[in-house]
Amino acid sequence: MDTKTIDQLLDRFETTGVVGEGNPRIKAITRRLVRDLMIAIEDLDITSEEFWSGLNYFAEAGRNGELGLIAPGIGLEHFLDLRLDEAETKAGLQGGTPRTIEGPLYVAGAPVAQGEARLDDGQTAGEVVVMQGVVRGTDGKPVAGAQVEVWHANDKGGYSYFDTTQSAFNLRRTIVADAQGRYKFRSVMPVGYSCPPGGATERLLQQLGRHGHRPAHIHFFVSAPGHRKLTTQINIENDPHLWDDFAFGTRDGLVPPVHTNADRAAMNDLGVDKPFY
Ligand code: MBD
Ligand code: FE
Repeated sequence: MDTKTIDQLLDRFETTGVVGEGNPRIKAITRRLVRDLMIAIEDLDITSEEFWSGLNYFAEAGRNGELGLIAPGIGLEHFLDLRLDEAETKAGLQGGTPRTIEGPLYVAGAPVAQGEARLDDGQTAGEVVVMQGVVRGTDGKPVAGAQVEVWHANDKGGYSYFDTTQSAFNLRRTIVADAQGRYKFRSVMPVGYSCPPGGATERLLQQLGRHGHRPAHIHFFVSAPGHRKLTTQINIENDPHLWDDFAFGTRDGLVPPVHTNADRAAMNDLGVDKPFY
């Protein structure tokens, strides 16, 4: 079928069974996506079997809460970030910590702490990690009282809420920065996340000849009145998957140095990096 015939078909669909105005934006998006699908079916000669297998695939992914995992896995979430970067550059808004993907594992409502927090529930497994920083506006000035939402996986790569063996809001906190914009936290060193074995996302990635692993990372939302909200992550350096992330989230500027206790002792001898905790 040629595209002219497809467009005529779409015209007919749009004018059949009409009961109201509908939503123009949704109408435009739906028409475009259906058209693109029809053209793909035509060009790739997609069979009925393939069509229904695809539909059932997405139904299963939805039932198992994996649609949010497929979107980063096929690069769409990173693509959205690149578009936001582009729009900001055009608007003359540059600099600051780079954004990167949110992923599907944020949970709202984490406990709020002032200035500093311990993110783990007191567990002894895993390596202790501490992180501190200052939230600054694009003008470089500290943002007093900025909200720093942090969430990350445990030492087995699992996130509380989704991994029901963890306590509620384990490794999830909202830290309110102090009057100088400072925040700090103690936690357990995360391990990279992997897509659920045998799940919809992993099976698709297998068919693409790809793995479903992420390097170890810590997520952040940083927000304050009068400022754009930043969605970002840091990666833990030296992870084998650092630049081989199935979700394409690693970016220059988001891989801070990790200092071991031995490094810190040496730095303290030099009078830098005052330890806390
Ligand atoms: C994650 O932990 C994540 O951050 C993303 C983007 C996708 C899947 C799991
Ligand atoms: Fe994550």
